[in-house]
Amino acid sequence: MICLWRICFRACALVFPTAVSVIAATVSGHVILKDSKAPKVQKHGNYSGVVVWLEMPGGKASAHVKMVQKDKTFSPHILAVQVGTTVDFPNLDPIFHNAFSNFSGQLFDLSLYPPGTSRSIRFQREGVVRIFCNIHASMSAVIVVVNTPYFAVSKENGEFAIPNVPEGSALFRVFYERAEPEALRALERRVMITQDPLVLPDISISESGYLPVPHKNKYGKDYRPAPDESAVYPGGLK
Ligand SMILES: [Cu+2]
Repeated sequence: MICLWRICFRACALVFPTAVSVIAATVSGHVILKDSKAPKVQKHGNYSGVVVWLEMPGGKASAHVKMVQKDKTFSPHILAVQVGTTVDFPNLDPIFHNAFSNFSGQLFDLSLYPPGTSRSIRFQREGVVRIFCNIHASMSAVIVVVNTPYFAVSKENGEFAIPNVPEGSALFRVFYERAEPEALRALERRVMITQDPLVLPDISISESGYLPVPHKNKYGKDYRPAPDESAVYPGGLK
């Protein structure tokens, strides 16, 4: 019996080598935001928050990542995750929040929950999920759920880097919250990844067609006046 097992093990080792060598490279680039009315872009040249990803086969996700609520702000404002990722929404404020999404990507409602607690949701399909708070109209964020482990979000200087990308052909895609869908589709391109680092040409994104759309609360109605929180925020926030 032992001999048979050894023979089988050796034969299998010849057919299925235990160490599969996958050649990987970094895909990097730089985004430029144009025609923006947002002060952080226009005045400060902040090009953060552009999500880029490579559609190609890859492993599944089971990670936990955080989007915190602090100072009546979701942070980070733009989060990219792979399908299957659980996002925790800790409330680090001294007040209640109610994160929800009701019109795109994935519907959810975390209900009202108190300071110092957290609630979570697992994102099971790809798409753009716009997130708001049912109490505070000024709070918003975006979670971009991608069906690949190869993604990145641009930094303030516009740079991005997707590490450990295996060799092969991939569709390069882009999301930016203040760009028109057609403009983003025009930026898609097929790229070939080899063992060498790949630096893409600069990616220019115009905000010229962007029109902000006021959102409603989770019931589809206008927000009520914000509760008086002057006791917990004496200096005022938003
Ligand atoms: Cu809130």
